[in-house]
Amino acid sequence: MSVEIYPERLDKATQRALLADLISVVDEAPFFLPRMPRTGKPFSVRMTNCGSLGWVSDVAGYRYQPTHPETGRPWPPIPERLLILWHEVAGISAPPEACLVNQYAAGARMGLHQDRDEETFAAPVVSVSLGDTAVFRIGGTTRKGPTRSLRLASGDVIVFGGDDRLAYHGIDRVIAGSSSLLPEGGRINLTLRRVTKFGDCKGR
Ligand code: MD3
Ligand code: FE
Repeated sequence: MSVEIYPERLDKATQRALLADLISVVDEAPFFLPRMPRTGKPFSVRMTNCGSLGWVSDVAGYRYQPTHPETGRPWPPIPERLLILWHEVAGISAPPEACLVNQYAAGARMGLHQDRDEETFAAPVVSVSLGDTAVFRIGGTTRKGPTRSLRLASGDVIVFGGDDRLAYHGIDRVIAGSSSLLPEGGRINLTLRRVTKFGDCKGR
């Protein structure tokens, strides 16, 4: 078990500053509507990315790529305050390569899945929640078996590493009106990830 929870790790002022950073990111890399591989069924979550690689999904499959699927431009850089946060909580010296930005409007959800499109699972995934509280579900490394439910509130930071890096997880629902951070309501989740293998030099 290796889930580290930092409730309200980001105070309100920092959440607002991060939101301003994200407005610049979305200005350069607008939210796109991902689609399921093969079927083309749209997700209920909209996405964008920052970093050298971004996660995308369309009929051709799930993958990481260096450019936005609609504009063809490179993803903007990961905001400095997220790089600092990663170095404070991730426990590795290699920087994150991908920051996926998920936007949940009212009614959006994300089914139970594993994150396994990365070349390495040695680095943790760092998640930052902003806006309305989400009902998050996490299980084990097989699809069957028990799951537990956790609430992710604005400013919460969670680090999923070790045995839990390949845990099944998803978002059951978002609780409308639970935060006033986002003017339009809803929720934004950031996931910082390492995609390619890295040389480890812990503590240096
Ligand atoms: C546990 N996002 O983008 S963040 C995803 O809130 C994703 O938008 C959800 O699942 C969201 O893939 C959940 C929490 C999270 C992220 C990655 C994990 C939990 C994780 C990777 C392994 C185990
Ligand atoms: Fe995930």
